[in-house]
Amino acid sequence: MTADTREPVLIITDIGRDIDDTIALMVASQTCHIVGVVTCGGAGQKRAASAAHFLKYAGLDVSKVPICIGDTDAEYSDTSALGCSMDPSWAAPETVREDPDAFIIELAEKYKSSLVIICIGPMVPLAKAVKADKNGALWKVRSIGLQGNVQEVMVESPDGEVDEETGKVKLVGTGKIEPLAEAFNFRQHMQDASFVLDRLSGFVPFQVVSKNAAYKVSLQLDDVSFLGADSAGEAVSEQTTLFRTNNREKFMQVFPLRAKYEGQVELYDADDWYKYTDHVCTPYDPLVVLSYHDSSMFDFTQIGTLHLYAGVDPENSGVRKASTFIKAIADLGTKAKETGDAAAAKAASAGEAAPAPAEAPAPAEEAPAPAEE
Ligand SMILES: [Ca+2]
Repeated sequence: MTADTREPVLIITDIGRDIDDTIALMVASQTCHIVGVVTCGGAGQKRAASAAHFLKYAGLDVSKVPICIGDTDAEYSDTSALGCSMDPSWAAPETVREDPDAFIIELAEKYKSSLVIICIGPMVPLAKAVKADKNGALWKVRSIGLQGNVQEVMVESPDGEVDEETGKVKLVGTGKIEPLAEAFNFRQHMQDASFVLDRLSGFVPFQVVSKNAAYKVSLQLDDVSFLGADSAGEAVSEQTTLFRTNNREKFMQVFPLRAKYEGQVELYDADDWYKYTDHVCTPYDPLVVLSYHDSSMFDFTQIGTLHLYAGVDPENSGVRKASTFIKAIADLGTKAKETGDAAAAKAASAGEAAPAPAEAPAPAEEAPAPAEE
């Protein structure tokens, strides 16, 4: 068995709130070596169950990709966004961990300067780890990818130079970044987002993709046909149930009806609402994963010497060509599904060939899976 030579990636995700985290996980299963998943955004057991389901769906061995619950509902003042849409039959693995600070630090210490952390949800678990990281392992990771909006931290010019127009001391960039409240992920727990960026962004390169980039890429039902359930539509519908019921107005903005159904808002009451829209997903989170897979797809803006930012504003979205993103997501997602189907077929045939007695450990589950690459 050869070692996985792709870059080790820890994914911090609020999977189950919007379908884009699921798609991001599927894409990541093909482009990186996922070494752990931390859930965030509350609903810990459910999100862990959802993460386990989709890791397996993409053909990954859940016993080798540890999952950790990163926060609790109590850590969020606004509980309206904490729900998780999932199939009630999914269960979190028994091995699920609940010590995100230790878990994240362990991975940072194990993989050192090769570790990439992709955070596509609120930064609560990462803040816990930064606070607990006495040896500074997180200060040495290779990169941290974020979905959100940021700006450079500016300070008054140290030599006191005055701006002639405003009469005030000129502001100069520090090369550090700070979060903006317009980003959902940061707004959910602004204090923790500010804390992490304040502590780390003077040392660790951040790669940030904002919603202005994601808005340029619209996924249609056919593009996500690799998703689970009986049809992609059902999967999309299941995973957007909470969004559709809890924040209907926003939902209608994000998923507008096709022109010929304009004004027929009762169509949103049906579980097959996706049949009346062209757009089923804005791929906020998959774009962050793709930024590590092929950075040439983006026009990044550099901040200071360390950071790359795509999507400064709607005019500067950082997306070179939307169609390349759509194709990449559809192709990588399809590959993930094929990998998962092949793994499931193999496990099924191994089970048939050697049925285990009830009291003995099941050999098919215990045998190390062959390397995929
Ligand atoms: Ca997310």
